[in-house]
Amino acid sequence: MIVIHHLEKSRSSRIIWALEELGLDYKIEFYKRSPTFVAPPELKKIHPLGKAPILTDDGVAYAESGAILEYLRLQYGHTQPKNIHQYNFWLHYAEGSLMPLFVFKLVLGLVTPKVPFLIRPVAQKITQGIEQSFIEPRLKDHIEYVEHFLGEHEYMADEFSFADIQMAFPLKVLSTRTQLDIPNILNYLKRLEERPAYRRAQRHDID
Ligand SMILES: N[C@@H](CCC(=O)N[C@@H](CS)C(=O)NCC(=O)O)C(=O)O
Repeated sequence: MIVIHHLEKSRSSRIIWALEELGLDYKIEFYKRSPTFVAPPELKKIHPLGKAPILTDDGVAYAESGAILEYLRLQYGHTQPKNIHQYNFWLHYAEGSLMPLFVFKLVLGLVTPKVPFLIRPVAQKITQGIEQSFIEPRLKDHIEYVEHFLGEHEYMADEFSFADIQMAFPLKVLSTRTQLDIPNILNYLKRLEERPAYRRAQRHDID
């Protein structure tokens, strides 16, 4: 029996989408975030890292979204991505390069409201400085790179693959930055969101 341990507003939506693409039977266990937005301790009982997603299959726990997608593809999908090199690249790039910048940005945003009122202006100056000098220039390079790639490719690995599921998550985060001019990324997301399996996954109220 496949169980996806789904934390609200999290990367585990990727796995539900993949399970729908594969047409597998599965059960969802829902977990709520704490008021500070972290995962509840119960997730650590399923896998010591306690991060979402976690998938269990016949009692064995699998963590890390890219690795879970690969587990599902190899165990149940039996498909070879059309362009395996691009597939590998984007599968790793999503969590290895793109997501850390968003997480860094998120964490910096939490600093100022948490420090004593009197030193907030100082904290704000420091965090904004890091954001502008370190995060934003790197993010810009990444956005331009992905936007350019999607101007020339319909999917990450020549045809739809789990690399698209992996990449859709950070690109969705990016798309909420409304001031950005990223038509290729937005069209790509729209294409993915029209997939029947994506829509079936959304029916589970996973956000
Ligand atoms: N690289 C990991 C990231 C796992 C991760 O950080 N998941 C987040 C949810 S999107 C989480 O569990 N956050 C709660 C916490 O850190 O307490 C993956 O792709 O699975």
